[in-house]
Formats: sequence, structure tokens, C-alpha cells
Amino acid sequence: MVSEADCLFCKIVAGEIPAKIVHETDRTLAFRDVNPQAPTHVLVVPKDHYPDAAALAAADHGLADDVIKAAHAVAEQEGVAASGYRLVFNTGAGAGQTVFHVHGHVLGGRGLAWPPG
Ligand code: DGP
Repeated sequence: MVSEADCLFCKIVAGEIPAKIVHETDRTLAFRDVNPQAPTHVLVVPKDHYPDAAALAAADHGLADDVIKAAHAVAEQEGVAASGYRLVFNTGAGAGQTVFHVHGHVLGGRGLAWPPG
């Protein structure tokens, strides 16, 4: 596994920090956001460390694909796929990214306004 010391989500992947895991594949992990912004709010990460979505896509298209497929599997499992859900990759501090291990937010279970804040 490509891991980075002091990365919060690498520690969750490694089982060193507890999280409510809802979905797992050989290369991805999905767990509930500690500060949910919607009835369904799950974070989907690659187990390997990449800082953001752009770095992931540049390094490993297949893994980026796996993350998106895992996000949809989570939405189906959570019962929000049919009604619609949002998949958000905050990319860069200016867009609100605070954890620099790429993660997709799966948000659903309520009406979601557009444009986002
Ligand atoms: P972002 O702002 O896009 O980087 O999203 C980071 C998310 O990570 C934020 O919604 C809160 C969540 N988060 C931060 N620390 C933890 C943690 O220790 N456990 C879990 N499950 N989520 C966390």
C-alpha cells in the first residue's frame, strides 16, 4: 500500500484510527463522515495515498474508476441511488479540502441545493 505518515485517512485504512466502515474492496474503503452534512454522508477513498483527485487520475485511471464505482455502490447500499446523490471531490484548500488524501463525499437522503455553498 502507498501510505503517508501522519495522513488521517491512511491511518483509517490501516485500522489505526476507528471509523464506521460501510463498504470495502481490495483497493477502496468507504466510511461515514464524522461530521455528516446529509442523512447519507460517506467518504470513499483509495487505500493508496494520493493527495487529491487530480493526482489520483494522473497516476492511476483504473483506481480513479474504482473509487467512482465504489461511490455508486455505496449510494445503492444506502438507498439513495434512485432518488439521486451528490459525489463531491473537494480539490485544494480553496475549495474546502481539509484532508489531503483524496476522498469522494457521497451525499444524499435530502434535497441538495445548487449551486453549492
Ligand atoms: P474535505 O473538507 O473535503 O477535505 O473533507 C474532509 C472530511 O473528513 C470532512 O467532511 C470531515 C471528515 N473527517 C475529518 N476527520 C475525520 C475522522 O477522523 N473520521 C471520519 N470518519 N471523518 C473525518
